[in-house]
Amino acid sequence: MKTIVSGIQPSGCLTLGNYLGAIKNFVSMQNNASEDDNIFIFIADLHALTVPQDPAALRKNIRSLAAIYLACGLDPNKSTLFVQSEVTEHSEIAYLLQTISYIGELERMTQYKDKKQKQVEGVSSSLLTYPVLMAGDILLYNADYVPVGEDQRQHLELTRNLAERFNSRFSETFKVPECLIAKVGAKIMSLQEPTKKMSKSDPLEKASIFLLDPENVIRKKIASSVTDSDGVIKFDPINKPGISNLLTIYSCSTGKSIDELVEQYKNSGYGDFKKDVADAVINLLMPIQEKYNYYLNSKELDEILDNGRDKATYFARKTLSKMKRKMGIIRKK
Ligand code: ATP
Ligand code: LTN
Repeated sequence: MKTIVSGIQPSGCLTLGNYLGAIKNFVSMQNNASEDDNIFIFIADLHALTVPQDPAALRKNIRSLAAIYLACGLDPNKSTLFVQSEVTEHSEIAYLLQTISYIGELERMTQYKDKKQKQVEGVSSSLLTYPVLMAGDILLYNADYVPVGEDQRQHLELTRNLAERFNSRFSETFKVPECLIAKVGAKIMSLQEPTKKMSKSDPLEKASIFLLDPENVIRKKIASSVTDSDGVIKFDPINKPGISNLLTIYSCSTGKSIDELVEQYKNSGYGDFKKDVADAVINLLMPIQEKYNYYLNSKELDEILDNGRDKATYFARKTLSKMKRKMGIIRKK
């Protein structure tokens, strides 16, 4: 029996990077899982709160992310889908783990250093403790595997350190989880600055393809994506980051290998190539959008999240009471 845990923040419209780097892998792991495996996929709303959010927009984004999960193929009969804040044990484990985390190791996190620069109203203390909450999300369910994009690797390393630290201080309690990062697609880059990752909070709209972008917008964004002037289609992320990113997107959207695509387009110009990349992305996203619209307004959505919350709570409570007992915060032994 294996346990898989992952989550995404409802901090805006999801991008193609979130799909190719994360959700696509959740779905394939789910579809390859055996009957007794446990898969927990949640909406990381507490994480979204680490930077200022508009409450009405956040409420909408939470529901929208749940509909996206379902539209992308997560199946509530195989995966437990839930909203993080509805399982209050997440906040509680985060506090307990903070007692064994060091400020120095949190200050070293690159995501913290990056996001800190962007805050205009001051840096919340939750931005610093964010990776501890994430470690809690994972350890609550005793995960074996955590599928994420490349940018989360450092947070996973911290999670592993905290699990080992807890085990050595309070006796064997947690499994030390493994980070699963896809070979291709783990870091989809911005269409406008292809040396930077595509991100849902990028203020430059045309830098990202959103999962819910209409067809004509996708075509325009890909057609105007930044490339280079040497006119050759080959995979070279250092010298040709724009074309390499489009090759990655094309490959992940169709299942064709990058080598195959390079061979196929060896005599083509960028214009034709970009048109085909856009077609591939549109073929991938249109069926997802159709299902999304169905789920967003369905009654099923709430039932699925209610059931998911109850199932996750059952597992989370067990872990938390074990932890508390080991830490000595229990009245009777
Ligand atoms: P934000 O811009 O709000 O920080 P984000 O777009 O980086 O958000 P997250 O919610 O932090 O998205 O990430 C959700 C999942 O998607 C994570 O597993 C993350 O690694 C993955 N992911 C995010 N961006 C990309 C990308 N450009 N390429 C591949 N995977 C990505
Ligand atoms: N921090 C992650 C989202 C996230 C997560 C998790 C991923 C929160 N908790 C637990 C895997 C496991 C991000 O992508 N920003």
